[in-house]
Amino acid sequence: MASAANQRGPMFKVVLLGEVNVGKTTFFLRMKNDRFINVTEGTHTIDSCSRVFNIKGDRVTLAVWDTAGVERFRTLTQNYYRNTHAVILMFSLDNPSSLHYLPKWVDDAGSFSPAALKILIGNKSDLYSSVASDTIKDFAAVYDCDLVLRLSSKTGEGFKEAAEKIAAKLLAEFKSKQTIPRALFGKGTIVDLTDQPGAGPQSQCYC
Ligand SMILES: Nc1nc2c(ncn2[C@@H]2O[C@H](COP(=O)(O)OP(=O)(O)OP(=O)(O)O)[C@@H](O)[C@H]2O)c(=O)[nH]1
Ligand SMILES: [Mg+2]
Repeated sequence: MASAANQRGPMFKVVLLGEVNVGKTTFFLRMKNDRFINVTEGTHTIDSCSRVFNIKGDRVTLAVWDTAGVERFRTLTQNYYRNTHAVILMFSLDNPSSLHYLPKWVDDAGSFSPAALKILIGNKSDLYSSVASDTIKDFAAVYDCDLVLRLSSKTGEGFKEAAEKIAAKLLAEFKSKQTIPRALFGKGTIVDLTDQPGAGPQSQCYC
């Protein structure tokens, strides 16, 4: 009988990064549940899920980690970048400043996971896009992004194709280097960042 690891193939860790409200959790929940779930609160946890893809006969698992965009958890979130195979740099197509502030997340990724592939995702493609295609292209060139995708985590437009492209890119990259990783971890556990020391102003005062 095939082992669980064989059934899911190599597992790649993919961390979602980007400003508040760009749709990281909505993307994450679509990956986990295959449908739109209306998120009504900002994230203050680290959560992960995994999904198996079949890429031209090869199984690949993406272990996707959702992070909090809010500044007060930024330092804590950095602890979860390690051993990351890819970072998703997400911005919202209807909000140019979400792309403008993305370089700070690129810097964090570069410091904590320098070998990770960089995947630039413009989310909310169902809304009017106020970010020009050339601006996105320039950003991808300057910051050396390996994939540029646009999709709607709400309607699902472009989502499946994007997820498969990420899985295929990771598989191709690691096959070419002949360093396909074994599964790194099992089921995700939710970490509540508000419980952690150093979680920002609300938890720093012990006097
Ligand atoms: N129209 C549209 N709305 C979206 C899309 N993706 C997310 N949203 C909405 O945008 C809002 C913010 O989404 P979240 O997924 O919570 O954003 P986030 O990046 O996780 O935010 P933080 O956890 O605070 O960092 C919610 O109201 C979502 O329903 C999309 O593709 N299209
Ligand atoms: Mg969130």
